Amino acid sequence: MERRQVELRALHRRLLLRTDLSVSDLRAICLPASKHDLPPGHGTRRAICGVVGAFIVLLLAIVLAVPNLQDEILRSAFESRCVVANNFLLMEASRTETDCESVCVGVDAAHELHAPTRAQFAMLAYASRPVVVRGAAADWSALRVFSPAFFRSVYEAYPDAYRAIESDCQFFPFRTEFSTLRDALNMDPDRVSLVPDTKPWYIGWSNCDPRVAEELRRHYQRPEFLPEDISATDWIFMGGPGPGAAMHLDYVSRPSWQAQISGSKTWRLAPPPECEQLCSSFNLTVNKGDIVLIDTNQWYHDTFVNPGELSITIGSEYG
Ligand SMILES: O=C(O)CCC(=O)C(=O)O
Ligand SMILES: [Fe+2]
Repeated sequence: MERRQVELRALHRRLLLRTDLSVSDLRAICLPASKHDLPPGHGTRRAICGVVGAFIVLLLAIVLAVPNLQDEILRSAFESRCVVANNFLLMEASRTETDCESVCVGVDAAHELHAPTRAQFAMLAYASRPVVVRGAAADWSALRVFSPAFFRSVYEAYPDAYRAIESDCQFFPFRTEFSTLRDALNMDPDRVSLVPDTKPWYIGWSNCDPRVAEELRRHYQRPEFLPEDISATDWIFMGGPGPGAAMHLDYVSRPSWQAQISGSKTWRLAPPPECEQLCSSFNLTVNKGDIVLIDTNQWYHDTFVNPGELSITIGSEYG
Protein backbone atom coordinates (compact mmCIF):
# COMPACT_ATOMS: atom_id res chain seq x y z
CA MET A 1 0.00 0.00 0.00
CA GLU A 2 1.36 3.43 -0.93
CA ARG A 3 2.52 5.74 1.86
CA ARG A 4 -0.18 8.28 1.04
CA GLN A 5 -2.90 5.63 1.32
CA VAL A 6 -1.51 4.50 4.66
CA GLU A 7 -1.49 8.10 5.91
CA LEU A 8 -5.07 8.63 4.76
CA ARG A 9 -6.20 5.48 6.47
CA ALA A 10 -4.46 6.59 9.67
CA LEU A 11 -6.21 9.96 9.44
CA HIS A 12 -9.56 8.26 8.91
CA ARG A 13 -8.95 5.98 11.91
CA ARG A 14 -8.07 8.94 14.11
CA LEU A 15 -11.37 10.56 13.17
CA LEU A 16 -13.27 7.35 13.82
CA LEU A 17 -11.74 6.76 17.20
CA ARG A 18 -12.43 10.14 18.73
CA THR A 19 -14.92 9.47 21.49
CA ASP A 20 -15.53 12.90 22.92
CA LEU A 21 -18.85 13.36 21.11
CA SER A 22 -21.70 10.88 21.18
CA VAL A 23 -24.62 10.45 18.82
CA SER A 24 -26.92 12.08 21.34
CA ASP A 25 -24.49 15.02 21.76
CA LEU A 26 -24.50 15.53 18.02
CA ARG A 27 -28.26 15.22 17.87
CA ALA A 28 -28.69 17.61 20.78
CA ILE A 29 -26.40 20.10 19.07
CA CYS A 30 -27.86 19.97 15.60
CA LEU A 31 -31.45 18.76 15.65
CA PRO A 32 -33.24 21.18 18.03
CA ALA A 33 -32.56 24.12 15.71
CA SER A 34 -35.19 22.73 13.35
CA LYS A 35 -37.85 22.20 16.04
CA HIS A 36 -40.42 24.72 17.26
CA ASP A 37 -39.38 24.73 20.92
CA LEU A 38 -35.80 25.83 20.96
CA PRO A 39 -34.04 24.89 24.17
CA PRO A 40 -32.01 27.33 26.25
CA GLY A 41 -28.48 27.76 24.90
CA HIS A 42 -29.74 27.34 21.39
CA GLY A 43 -27.66 30.32 20.15
CA THR A 44 -24.48 28.53 21.18
CA ARG A 45 -25.68 25.37 19.53
CA ARG A 46 -26.35 27.19 16.29
CA ALA A 47 -22.87 28.64 16.49
CA ILE A 48 -21.41 25.15 16.98
CA CYS A 49 -23.47 23.89 14.04
CA GLY A 50 -22.12 26.83 12.02
CA VAL A 51 -18.53 25.94 12.88
CA VAL A 52 -19.13 22.25 12.15
CA GLY A 53 -20.82 23.24 8.87
CA ALA A 54 -17.94 25.52 7.87
CA PHE A 55 -15.48 22.73 8.69
CA ILE A 56 -17.41 20.31 6.47
CA VAL A 57 -17.49 22.82 3.59
CA LEU A 58 -13.73 23.35 3.94
CA LEU A 59 -13.13 19.59 3.97
CA LEU A 60 -15.33 19.15 0.90
CA ALA A 61 -13.40 21.87 -0.94
CA ILE A 62 -10.10 20.10 -0.15
CA VAL A 63 -11.52 16.73 -1.17
CA LEU A 64 -12.78 18.13 -4.49
CA ALA A 65 -9.50 19.89 -5.19
CA VAL A 66 -7.09 16.98 -4.61
CA PRO A 67 -7.05 14.37 -7.39
CA ASN A 68 -7.96 10.77 -6.31
CA LEU A 69 -8.75 11.86 -2.76
CA GLN A 70 -12.48 11.27 -3.17
CA ASP A 71 -12.00 7.67 -4.32
CA GLU A 72 -9.59 7.04 -1.50
CA ILE A 73 -11.91 8.44 1.18
CA LEU A 74 -14.95 6.61 -0.16
CA ARG A 75 -13.03 3.36 -0.34
CA SER A 76 -11.82 3.82 3.21
CA ALA A 77 -15.30 4.78 4.49
CA PHE A 78 -17.06 1.89 2.77
CA GLU A 79 -14.66 -0.59 4.32
CA SER A 80 -15.33 0.80 7.77
CA ARG A 81 -17.26 -1.15 10.33
CA CYS A 82 -17.83 -0.48 13.90
CA VAL A 83 -17.06 3.11 13.61
CA VAL A 84 -17.62 5.00 16.81
CA ALA A 85 -20.12 7.79 17.15
CA ASN A 86 -18.07 10.57 15.64
CA ASN A 87 -18.26 9.22 12.16
CA PHE A 88 -21.92 10.08 12.60
CA LEU A 89 -21.71 13.34 10.62
CA LEU A 90 -19.99 11.70 7.65
CA MET A 91 -22.33 8.72 7.77
CA GLU A 92 -25.49 10.72 8.28
CA ALA A 93 -24.55 13.07 5.45
CA SER A 94 -23.99 10.29 2.97
CA ARG A 95 -26.33 7.40 3.79
CA THR A 96 -29.70 6.87 2.12
CA GLU A 97 -32.74 7.33 4.36
CA THR A 98 -34.10 4.18 5.92
CA ASP A 99 -37.51 2.97 4.77
CA CYS A 100 -38.90 2.75 8.33
CA GLU A 101 -41.92 0.70 7.27
CA SER A 102 -39.84 -2.14 5.87
CA VAL A 103 -37.02 -2.01 8.43
CA CYS A 104 -38.35 -1.29 11.91
CA VAL A 105 -42.06 -0.43 12.21
CA GLY A 106 -43.62 -2.97 14.58
CA VAL A 107 -40.24 -4.48 15.54
CA ASP A 108 -39.70 -4.36 19.27
CA ALA A 109 -37.63 -7.50 19.81
CA ALA A 110 -35.31 -9.75 17.87
CA HIS A 111 -36.80 -12.71 16.06
CA GLU A 112 -35.78 -15.82 18.06
CA LEU A 113 -35.07 -18.99 16.08
CA HIS A 114 -33.91 -22.49 17.00
CA ALA A 115 -32.14 -24.60 14.34
CA PRO A 116 -33.64 -22.93 11.24
CA THR A 117 -33.09 -24.45 7.80
CA ARG A 118 -31.50 -22.29 5.14
CA ALA A 119 -34.92 -21.92 3.48
CA GLN A 120 -36.52 -20.78 6.77
CA PHE A 121 -33.73 -18.32 7.44
CA ALA A 122 -33.81 -17.03 3.83
CA MET A 123 -37.19 -15.43 4.55
CA LEU A 124 -35.60 -13.30 7.28
CA ALA A 125 -32.06 -12.97 5.98
CA TYR A 126 -32.51 -9.55 4.38
CA ALA A 127 -35.59 -8.31 6.19
CA SER A 128 -33.51 -6.13 8.54
CA ARG A 129 -35.26 -7.44 11.64
CA PRO A 130 -32.57 -8.54 14.10
CA VAL A 131 -32.50 -12.32 14.53
CA VAL A 132 -30.94 -14.52 17.19
CA VAL A 133 -30.46 -18.23 16.62
CA ARG A 134 -30.14 -19.77 20.06
CA GLY A 135 -27.49 -22.46 20.47
CA ALA A 136 -26.45 -22.39 16.79
CA ALA A 137 -22.75 -22.40 17.66
CA ALA A 138 -23.01 -24.54 20.78
CA ASP A 139 -20.99 -27.44 19.39
CA TRP A 140 -18.13 -25.48 17.81
CA SER A 141 -14.68 -26.34 19.14
CA ALA A 142 -14.10 -22.57 19.23
CA LEU A 143 -16.05 -22.54 22.50
CA ARG A 144 -13.26 -24.58 24.09
CA VAL A 145 -10.30 -23.23 22.12
CA PHE A 146 -10.70 -19.47 21.53
CA SER A 147 -9.05 -17.34 24.20
CA PRO A 148 -6.70 -14.34 24.25
CA ALA A 149 -3.76 -16.79 24.51
CA PHE A 150 -5.01 -18.75 21.49
CA PHE A 151 -5.28 -15.62 19.34
CA ARG A 152 -1.83 -14.54 20.47
CA SER A 153 -0.30 -17.89 19.57
CA VAL A 154 -1.90 -17.83 16.11
CA TYR A 155 -0.66 -14.32 15.38
CA GLU A 156 2.79 -15.04 16.81
CA ALA A 157 3.03 -17.95 14.35
CA TYR A 158 2.44 -15.51 11.45
CA PRO A 159 3.90 -12.20 12.67
CA ASP A 160 3.29 -10.47 9.32
CA ALA A 161 -0.45 -11.06 9.93
CA TYR A 162 -0.20 -8.28 12.54
CA ARG A 163 1.12 -5.96 9.84
CA ALA A 164 -1.75 -6.95 7.53
CA ILE A 165 -4.18 -5.59 10.13
CA GLU A 166 -2.38 -2.28 10.19
CA SER A 167 -2.31 -1.92 6.41
CA ASP A 168 -5.42 -3.68 5.11
CA CYS A 169 -7.69 -4.56 8.01
CA GLN A 170 -8.84 -2.68 11.13
CA PHE A 171 -8.07 -2.71 14.84
CA PHE A 172 -10.41 -0.99 17.30
CA PRO A 173 -8.90 -0.34 20.72
CA PHE A 174 -12.30 0.77 22.12
CA ARG A 175 -11.75 1.40 25.83
CA THR A 176 -8.04 0.60 25.87
CA GLU A 177 -4.83 2.51 25.28
CA PHE A 178 -3.45 0.09 22.67
CA SER A 179 -2.69 1.17 19.16
CA THR A 180 -2.05 -2.28 17.68
CA LEU A 181 -3.45 -5.77 18.09
CA ARG A 182 0.05 -6.98 18.93
CA ASP A 183 0.18 -4.64 21.95
CA ALA A 184 -3.33 -5.59 23.01
CA LEU A 185 -2.66 -9.34 22.84
CA ASN A 186 0.49 -8.82 24.88
CA MET A 187 -1.19 -6.92 27.71
CA ASP A 188 -0.51 -7.77 31.34
CA PRO A 189 -1.70 -11.36 31.98
CA ASP A 190 -3.62 -10.34 35.13
CA ARG A 191 -5.53 -7.77 33.13
CA VAL A 192 -6.24 -10.33 30.40
CA SER A 193 -7.67 -12.67 33.03
CA LEU A 194 -9.86 -9.90 34.51
CA VAL A 195 -8.17 -10.10 37.92
CA PRO A 196 -10.07 -7.68 40.24
CA ASP A 197 -8.73 -4.11 40.28
CA THR A 198 -7.04 -4.41 36.87
CA LYS A 199 -8.19 -2.04 34.12
CA PRO A 200 -11.22 -3.17 32.10
CA TRP A 201 -10.58 -3.82 28.42
CA TYR A 202 -12.48 -4.42 25.19
CA ILE A 203 -11.01 -4.65 21.67
CA GLY A 204 -12.11 -5.64 18.17
CA TRP A 205 -10.30 -6.39 14.94
CA SER A 206 -10.74 -7.84 11.49
CA ASN A 207 -8.46 -10.49 10.08
CA CYS A 208 -7.18 -10.20 6.51
CA ASP A 209 -4.59 -12.98 6.66
CA PRO A 210 -5.70 -16.22 4.95
CA ARG A 211 -3.42 -18.38 7.15
CA VAL A 212 -4.92 -16.96 10.33
CA ALA A 213 -8.40 -17.33 8.82
CA GLU A 214 -7.67 -21.01 8.18
CA GLU A 215 -6.60 -21.53 11.81
CA LEU A 216 -9.74 -19.79 13.04
CA ARG A 217 -12.02 -21.72 10.72
CA ARG A 218 -10.70 -25.03 11.99
CA HIS A 219 -12.80 -24.20 15.06
CA TYR A 220 -16.00 -22.91 13.55
CA GLN A 221 -18.17 -23.76 10.56
CA ARG A 222 -20.14 -21.42 8.39
CA PRO A 223 -23.57 -21.49 10.03
CA GLU A 224 -25.59 -23.92 7.86
CA PHE A 225 -28.62 -21.68 7.71
CA LEU A 226 -26.72 -18.73 6.19
CA PRO A 227 -26.61 -18.02 2.46
CA GLU A 228 -23.55 -19.66 0.77
CA ASP A 229 -21.64 -16.44 0.50
CA ILE A 230 -20.01 -15.31 3.73
CA SER A 231 -17.19 -12.79 3.81
CA ALA A 232 -13.61 -14.04 4.06
CA THR A 233 -12.88 -11.30 6.60
CA ASP A 234 -13.62 -12.44 10.14
CA TRP A 235 -14.32 -9.89 12.87
CA ILE A 236 -13.41 -10.68 16.46
CA PHE A 237 -14.56 -8.68 19.49
CA MET A 238 -13.21 -9.56 22.89
CA GLY A 239 -13.17 -8.08 26.38
CA GLY A 240 -14.38 -8.11 29.94
CA PRO A 241 -17.62 -6.94 31.56
CA GLY A 242 -18.61 -3.36 30.93
CA PRO A 243 -19.19 -1.18 27.89
CA GLY A 244 -18.10 -2.53 24.49
CA ALA A 245 -18.67 -0.63 21.25
CA ALA A 246 -20.20 2.86 21.49
CA MET A 247 -23.52 3.59 19.73
CA HIS A 248 -22.91 3.71 15.96
CA LEU A 249 -24.13 2.70 12.54
CA ASP A 250 -21.84 0.78 10.20
CA TYR A 251 -21.09 1.57 6.64
CA VAL A 252 -20.65 -1.90 5.20
CA SER A 253 -22.36 -3.46 2.24
CA ARG A 254 -24.06 -6.47 3.84
CA PRO A 255 -25.72 -7.67 7.06
CA SER A 256 -23.58 -9.45 9.65
CA TRP A 257 -23.68 -12.55 11.78
CA GLN A 258 -21.81 -12.83 15.06
CA ALA A 259 -21.38 -15.93 17.22
CA GLN A 260 -20.98 -15.57 20.98
CA ILE A 261 -18.08 -17.90 21.76
CA SER A 262 -17.77 -17.05 25.42
CA GLY A 263 -19.53 -14.79 27.94
CA SER A 264 -22.74 -12.88 27.39
CA LYS A 265 -23.29 -9.56 25.67
CA THR A 266 -26.26 -7.23 25.45
CA TRP A 267 -26.84 -5.25 22.27
CA ARG A 268 -28.84 -2.04 22.42
CA LEU A 269 -30.52 -1.55 19.06
CA ALA A 270 -32.02 1.77 18.02
CA PRO A 271 -33.72 2.87 14.79
CA PRO A 272 -32.08 5.64 12.75
CA PRO A 273 -33.24 9.21 13.57
CA GLU A 274 -35.71 9.43 10.66
CA CYS A 275 -37.60 6.44 12.13
CA GLU A 276 -37.50 7.49 15.78
CA GLN A 277 -41.16 8.53 15.86
CA LEU A 278 -42.32 5.27 14.29
CA CYS A 279 -39.99 2.62 15.70
CA SER A 280 -38.67 1.50 19.08
CA SER A 281 -35.29 0.75 20.54
CA PHE A 282 -34.79 -2.54 22.31
CA ASN A 283 -32.14 -4.73 23.90
CA LEU A 284 -31.00 -8.15 22.84
CA THR A 285 -28.92 -10.42 25.09
CA VAL A 286 -26.77 -13.00 23.33
CA ASN A 287 -25.40 -15.89 25.35
CA LYS A 288 -22.56 -18.34 24.80
CA GLY A 289 -23.35 -20.53 21.76
CA ASP A 290 -25.93 -18.14 20.22
CA ILE A 291 -25.57 -16.45 16.84
CA VAL A 292 -26.95 -12.97 16.32
CA LEU A 293 -27.74 -11.50 12.88
CA ILE A 294 -28.12 -7.77 12.51
CA ASP A 295 -28.24 -5.33 9.66
CA THR A 296 -25.76 -2.97 11.26
CA ASN A 297 -26.24 -0.49 8.40
CA GLN A 298 -29.85 0.10 9.46
CA TRP A 299 -29.86 -0.32 13.23
CA TYR A 300 -27.78 1.85 15.48
CA HIS A 301 -26.10 -0.44 17.97
CA ASP A 302 -23.89 -0.48 21.02
CA THR A 303 -22.78 -3.41 23.15
CA PHE A 304 -22.30 -4.17 26.83
CA VAL A 305 -20.53 -7.26 28.20
CA ASN A 306 -22.53 -8.72 31.06
CA PRO A 307 -20.86 -9.57 34.39
CA GLY A 308 -19.13 -12.95 34.43
CA GLU A 309 -16.89 -14.45 31.77
CA LEU A 310 -14.76 -12.70 29.18
CA SER A 311 -16.81 -12.07 26.05
CA ILE A 312 -15.38 -13.42 22.79
CA THR A 313 -17.27 -13.25 19.50
CA ILE A 314 -16.47 -14.04 15.89
CA GLY A 315 -18.47 -13.17 12.80
CA SER A 316 -18.47 -11.66 9.36
CA GLU A 317 -20.77 -10.26 6.70
CA TYR A 318 -23.02 -12.53 4.69
CA GLY A 319 -25.13 -12.64 1.54
O1 LIG B 1 -19.55 -6.79 19.15
C1 LIG B 1 -19.42 -5.60 19.39
O2 LIG B 1 -19.10 -5.15 20.48
C2 LIG B 1 -19.69 -4.62 18.30
C3 LIG B 1 -19.97 -5.28 17.00
C4 LIG B 1 -20.35 -4.34 15.94
O3 LIG B 1 -20.45 -3.16 16.11
C5 LIG B 1 -20.65 -4.90 14.61
O4 LIG B 1 -20.53 -6.12 14.41
O5 LIG B 1 -21.03 -4.12 13.74
FE1 LIG C 1 -21.01 -2.12 14.30
